[in-house]
Amino acid sequence: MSYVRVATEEAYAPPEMVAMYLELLDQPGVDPGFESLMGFYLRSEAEKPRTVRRRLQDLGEERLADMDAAGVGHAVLSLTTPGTQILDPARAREIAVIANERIAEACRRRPDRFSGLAAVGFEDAPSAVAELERGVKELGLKGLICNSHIKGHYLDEERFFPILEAAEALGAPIYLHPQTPPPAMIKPLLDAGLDGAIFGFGVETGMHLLRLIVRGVFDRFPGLKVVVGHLGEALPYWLYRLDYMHGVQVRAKRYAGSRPLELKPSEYFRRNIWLTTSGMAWAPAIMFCREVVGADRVMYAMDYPYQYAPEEVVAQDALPISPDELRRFYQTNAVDLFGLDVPSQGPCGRGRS
Ligand code: 1DF
Ligand code: MN
Repeated sequence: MSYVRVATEEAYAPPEMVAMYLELLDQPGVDPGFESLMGFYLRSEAEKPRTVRRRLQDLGEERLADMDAAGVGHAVLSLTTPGTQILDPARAREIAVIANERIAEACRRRPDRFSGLAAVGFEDAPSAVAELERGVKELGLKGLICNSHIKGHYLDEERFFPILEAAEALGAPIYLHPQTPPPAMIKPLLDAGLDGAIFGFGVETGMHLLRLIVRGVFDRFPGLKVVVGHLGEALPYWLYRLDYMHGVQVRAKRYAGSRPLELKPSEYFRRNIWLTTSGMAWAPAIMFCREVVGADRVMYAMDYPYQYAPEEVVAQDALPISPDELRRFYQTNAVDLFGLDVPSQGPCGRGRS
């Protein structure tokens, strides 16, 4: 049985946003997480960040050649973190439109190789709803990218509900992607070099997803679909304890902000949440996640260009799962979730099991 490898967390940065970031980095009082992350990727002269910042801004030949070399047939593109979520509302709207136009153009040019997610400026919810609807209905984008917190705010706040409502109504999955932790959380991570992808990303994003669960977002929007990378930002490993402790504290009425839910925390992982393997090409962890959330909810991602590691494709081709499941992992889970149009014929990015 053959399959097309569909990579689902693939980053793009419009040059216009890179220019804004460089300007922001020069301002006094810049967000420490932003400075740590984008100060490194945009200013360091080391080889890795130089390569990353070139690849990030390309949606053409270099990206396609890298996909070919790694055996990736189709990439779901999204605006790199922190995307619009560090910008003021006017600039956030402007960059969202630029990113959406640019990604949609790449998808029109190579519909066989690219799909994309819409970016929005979250702080202005009415305009975010309009841009999400335009992105999905007019530009053919397949979901919404949310680069975790919005200046220290989380999607369980009512001000963001119109965006969640629109995503649910459109059937558009929200990819909850990491960002460096906000000022209120970053200090003990930053001084040990743990604020970024090594750990801080996962702590902050896992907490964000957990907030959505325990604050009842999935009871309010039962059809909402959330995709989370890095095999669920460690939460699958916690599910037993989350269920147990959540039950205890709700029964004891310990917290005003921790109320009864319609389902156990773990059950939302089998109804509303999908996982990708970005940055976690590690068979024992993938096999564990598949066991606890179900094989139809775990799918492949590369995290290009940040983790462009073709050998990780080789490792995931060798997962100890059936040929049918390997095809779901690489191709059909993503096609079904995002509603992708991935050609099943053609030479690009195919594997055989
Ligand atoms: C890194 C990792 C950077 C991921 C990313 O965007 C990113 C990194 C700035 O390694 O610094 O998306 N990631 O998702 O793991
Ligand atoms: Mn990523």
